Amino acid sequence: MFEKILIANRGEIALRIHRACREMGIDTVAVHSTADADAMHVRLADESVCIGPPPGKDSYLNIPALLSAAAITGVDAIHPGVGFLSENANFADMVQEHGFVFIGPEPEHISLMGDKVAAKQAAESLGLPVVPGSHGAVTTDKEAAEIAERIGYPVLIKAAAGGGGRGMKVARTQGELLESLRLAKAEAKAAFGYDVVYLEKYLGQPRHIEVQILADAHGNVVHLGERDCSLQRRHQKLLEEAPSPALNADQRAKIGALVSKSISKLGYRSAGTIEFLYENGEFYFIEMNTRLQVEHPISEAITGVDIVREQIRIAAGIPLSMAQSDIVPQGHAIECRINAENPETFMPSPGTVTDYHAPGGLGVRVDSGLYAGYRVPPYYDSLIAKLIVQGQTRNECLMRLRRALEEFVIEGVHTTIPLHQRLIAENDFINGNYDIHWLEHYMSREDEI
Ligand code: MV4
Repeated sequence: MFEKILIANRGEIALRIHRACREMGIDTVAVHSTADADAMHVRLADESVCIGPPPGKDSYLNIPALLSAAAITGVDAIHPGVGFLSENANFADMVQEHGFVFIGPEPEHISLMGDKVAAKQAAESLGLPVVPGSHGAVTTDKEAAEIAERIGYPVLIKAAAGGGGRGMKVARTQGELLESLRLAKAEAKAAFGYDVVYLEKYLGQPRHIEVQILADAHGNVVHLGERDCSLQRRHQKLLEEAPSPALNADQRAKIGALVSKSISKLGYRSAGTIEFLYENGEFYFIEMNTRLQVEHPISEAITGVDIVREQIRIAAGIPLSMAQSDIVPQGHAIECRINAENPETFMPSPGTVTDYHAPGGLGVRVDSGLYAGYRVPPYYDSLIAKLIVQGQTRNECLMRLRRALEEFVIEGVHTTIPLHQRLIAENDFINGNYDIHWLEHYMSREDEI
């Protein structure tokens, strides 16, 4: 096993990874920008290295600085966390070239899933259901028109280099198609320097359901069930739950088994997430995330599996500590992402946290580096805390979540806590009756009141 790991990230996720390391007897090296010198992940780590000025590109995305920090502290491995360099195949490659273990998949799998056209083709050949559309890139107007005619309008034009919702255009009629195609290509070129696009049938009211997997270097694969991440705004998730209120046990077992089989065929190694759209009882693969995800704790809550611990063990070549039959999801879990934002406008709200009290009690977990006196810097993602609540039933989970949100005190910055309190009181949410567009409709309804 590794003796020392460098955590190439910040905030609550750096803390989360630190915690797994300490419980495994592994020393940690924190890295930080000059804006994060007082952060909790730096305070708790065994060693820390300042890697540059505040902007992400000069610090947490600065590959030479990270590799130098790893070399001078003599770590065995590097954990990239989420965001930043976690899905950068070049970084994974360079980490290995410099003699460190990258705690994640092989660079080839990161590259494959980073190209959305290649990822979809791979998914299809592995036997996963995909959205009807062009099989690969669309090059000519004529080809696009023929495909759209065959699959039927509305269609969605997606950028191969996109993902996470960037570079998509809906065409509702043939009249709109060619103009949307030109726009999509121009936007893709400007945003990614790569104008390859593909076409899909547009699904109007899907849910976003993703399956968590763990795969070791010995051919063992398990899935930890699904998460429902439909409650989002502008591709930013607000709240996630596991299991999905939309699935029954049969559908759950079927999609889990199908995903495990596909991941096994792919020869993938590490933690990963397969994302689907789900509409009218059917799953459609959209993307695979080749990294740890922000919402991983809800899968941990219902399965009891420490995903980061397994990810580290896998990278060290150790077999999974459990078989699929050992994983028996229990009860229900919900995560609220608490952002330092105005809960109405979603404008970032950096500043000093003047008072802090985290909720506790049975079934309550808080992943956060906050403390009274901490200054939330303005340079990074506004996620400051995750509240993860578990109950034996969805209803118990909701009652507990309401109680925990009431207890949570974060003063000095605006947070999304009041928004979560309103959302979980809505009948549609209580009934599990929401899709990926629900929140945007809800917020615009509010504007009219
Ligand atoms: C779609 C779709 C509807 N139809 N594909 C957005 C992010 C990217 N990962 C895929 N996305 C979508 N693909 C078809 N054929 C709607 C979305 C989408 C979405 C998906 C998941 C979570 C939130 C979303 C918000 C808007 C649109």
